[in-house]
Amino acid sequence: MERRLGVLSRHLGSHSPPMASGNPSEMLFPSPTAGFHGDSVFANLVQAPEDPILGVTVAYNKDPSPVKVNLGVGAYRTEEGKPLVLNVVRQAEQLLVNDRSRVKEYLPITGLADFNKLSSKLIFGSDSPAIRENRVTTVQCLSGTGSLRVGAEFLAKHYHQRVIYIPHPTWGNHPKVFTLAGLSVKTYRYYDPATRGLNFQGLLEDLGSAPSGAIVLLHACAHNPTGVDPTIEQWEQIRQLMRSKALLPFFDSAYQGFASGSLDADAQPVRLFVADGGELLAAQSYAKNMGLYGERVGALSIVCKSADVAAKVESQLKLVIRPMYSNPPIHGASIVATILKDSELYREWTIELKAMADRIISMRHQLFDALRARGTPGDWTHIIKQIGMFTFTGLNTQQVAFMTQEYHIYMTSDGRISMAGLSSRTVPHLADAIHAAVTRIN
Ligand code: PGU
Repeated sequence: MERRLGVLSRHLGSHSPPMASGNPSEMLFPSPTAGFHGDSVFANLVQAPEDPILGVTVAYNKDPSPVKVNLGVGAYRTEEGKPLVLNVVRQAEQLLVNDRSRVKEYLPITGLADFNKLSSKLIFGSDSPAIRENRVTTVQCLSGTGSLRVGAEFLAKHYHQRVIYIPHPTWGNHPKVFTLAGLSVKTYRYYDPATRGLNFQGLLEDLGSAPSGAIVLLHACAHNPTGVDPTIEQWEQIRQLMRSKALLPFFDSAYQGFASGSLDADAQPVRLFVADGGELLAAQSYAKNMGLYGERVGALSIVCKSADVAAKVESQLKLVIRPMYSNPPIHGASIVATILKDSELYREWTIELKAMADRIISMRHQLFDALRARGTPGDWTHIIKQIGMFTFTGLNTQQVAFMTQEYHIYMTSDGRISMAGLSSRTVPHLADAIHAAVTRIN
């Protein structure tokens, strides 16, 4: 051993600082903590908390109770409480597997070309003038989160304003994504706890006093976590205000089809902004509306004033993407492209999507009726008024903790419940839990 270390130390000799003593092992391990005999070089790290949303599933998985219900993560479940792979997705996968001409080569940095074209048509409309005029650049990214991150990195590098306004409240990952990309995050008023509706006046005031050119994050539909969206007339006012102040819209579209059950209706706010000829960004996710959560399929589109600018923007997006993950994965995007380009598969998809949206709406009615039947104190009409995957119940942190402890119901601490995780079987249990929470805990 001594001899081998001696050989090694002579080998390293020319690159090493002069030895303090003649002992070769001292030279190899100059500090008592630097080598494998000492503590870990990461020993001083503190334990990070679990993610506020994904951590709910971690806690749920550890609970042995047979009555436990996970209403934390926004992921669709069937009436039987099982994750759902859409029939149309299974069909598309079968077609892909059977096609022997398909290979596993790298995709281009910007992803699958067909997927990009079809994704922009899905959100902007197949007759969108911006697409016809080649003013849109679309790049395949890692689901909604990846699309937001690529968009944010691009803006931090190339846009003159570094401030992004996000609604309060919003999806918990938004501030982290934007801050880490180098943008400075501010909030605008969005939700009024008193009415459990939109604080439209507050929104207009805050956007009205934002600096000219600021970026504004808008949930395209089915706002997370509140389930509260502006009406189309309110969207039009927001558009006028934003355009008059040259605020740059960045739409996050994670729930297209989940709000109303119609893909076109849910894209109306985005299309309103495209129709005026102005510029914007849009991040799309296929996690929820195609149930492709773990496949990580999404797209970032940037609508520009001219085809010339769009081409330059795309060239710069490639420089953002290449050092991050080089190019995106092929499988999920191929599933989406297969469905979107085949009129029959597309039609089947819209039917399955509507069925998911309808089941969620039915859960809203069942929960509302169950609370009314129990005479639970409070006005619970917001359960049926709010839209999309979530109900923002108004339950406070203590009430949520009580429901988890006593009833094994898992949800985010802000009182958000994923209606998609409920079923006719679990509604009575949830209603019992809510009733107990509001009557016993203030
Ligand atoms: N934007 C919004 C508004 C979202 O709600 C979500 C997912 C995303 C983007 C990102 O979705 P991708 O999976 O990256 O496409 N929010 C869900 C899922 C869990 C999570 O936090 O990622 C939620 O429960 O809020």
